[in-house]
Amino acid sequence: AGGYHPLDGGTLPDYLAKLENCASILGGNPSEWHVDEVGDGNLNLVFIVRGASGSLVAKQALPYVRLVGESWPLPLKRAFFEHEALITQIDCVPDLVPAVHHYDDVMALTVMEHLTPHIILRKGLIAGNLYPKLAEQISEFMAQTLFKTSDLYLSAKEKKQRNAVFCDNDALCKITEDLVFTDPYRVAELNRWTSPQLDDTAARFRNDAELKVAVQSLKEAFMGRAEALIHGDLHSGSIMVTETETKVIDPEFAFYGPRGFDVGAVIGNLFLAYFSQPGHAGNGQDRVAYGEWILTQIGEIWERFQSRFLQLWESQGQGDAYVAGLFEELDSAAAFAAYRRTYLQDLFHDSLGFAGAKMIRRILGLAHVEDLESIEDPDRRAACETKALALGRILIVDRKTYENMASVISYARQLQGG
Ligand code: SR1
Ligand code: MG
Repeated sequence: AGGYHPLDGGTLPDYLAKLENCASILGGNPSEWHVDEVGDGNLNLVFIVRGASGSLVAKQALPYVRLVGESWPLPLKRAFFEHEALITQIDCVPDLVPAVHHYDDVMALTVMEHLTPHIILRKGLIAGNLYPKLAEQISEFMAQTLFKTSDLYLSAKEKKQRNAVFCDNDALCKITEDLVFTDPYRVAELNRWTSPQLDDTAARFRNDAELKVAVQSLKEAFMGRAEALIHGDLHSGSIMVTETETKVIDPEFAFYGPRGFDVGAVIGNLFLAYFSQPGHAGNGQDRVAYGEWILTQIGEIWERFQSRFLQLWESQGQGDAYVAGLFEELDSAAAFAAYRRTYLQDLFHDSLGFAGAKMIRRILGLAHVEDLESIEDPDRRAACETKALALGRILIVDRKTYENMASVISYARQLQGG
């Protein structure tokens, strides 16, 4: 008692009953609160608790990786970083993340708003649903959080202090360093792929010097470039949606890293959804048209993100990175505007590279995605995966040759058609 212990359906109501705000949200008698454990992610326990007058979510870290088991220990401290990131995001974009009701450092537990009737975006994409507000809202989330936690907005001192808070999230960073940037390009115990048809591509990637060099440069950028507080795991399983709302969840991988890692996660996972479409065709659904809708979202997300980010920089660029007074003269103001465009172009290339790495890891690495895994026919699935791998490789190796998202999209369309 008093120390960490994993909660369950029996013990969670007693725990919550002692928290005035949570008890009042749930209402009624704690003995009648209904608890479901719904965690389908790779790491944690997630409970939905329903009471007489409301519901909430309790997320508790386990001392190991749930996907693998107790043989892979993982620090409980990740709950601290998740909570820190969540409250930072609440400051930046309160409408785009869940509200926090309670945090317990010892229990590695956060109690938060139950997002309902929201569903996980990945499931919505598999079902073929349209989300008219997704592009606008996810790009707003990224522009605000990636601008307002950086040297473009914060004082140098505050940015360094915030960076220091997240430095100890090294165990979660190491997961990404290994599973995203290393293992898919070597023989590794944890690698797995469902389709033996991919054996040749996997072997080719392991012998592809150009790809290995390019992905290692992305890894070094991930490890060394403390640009902003990134979510760190912004795939379509970390986004919940309705037709009108988008909410970002699960920032336990947060740390100060390169902005393009978040943008790339969103784009790469949408491309995975796109390439999985032929595998979901049938039941009267027009998956070609739906694939086109996904491509439109990718283009729109990048365009909206970059223009919102630039707008924030121009209107609120009060950080110590660039001193506004230096650019007051007309000529240097124009030079600064040109510089900002180059800066965004570099961010575009980073995002493409990270998108490619995120795609490949979900096919050749440990942790896979339902978009592809749920395709039952092995040949159909392998065909989808092979095309996704081909785009992933090009995004990593040739990222700097692309001038805009339209060209990337048209290459993806070509791969899908051929
Ligand atoms: C062992 S954890 C595997 C993956 O799950 C998380 O969502 C991250 O993407 C991590 O790489
Ligand atoms: Mg997660």
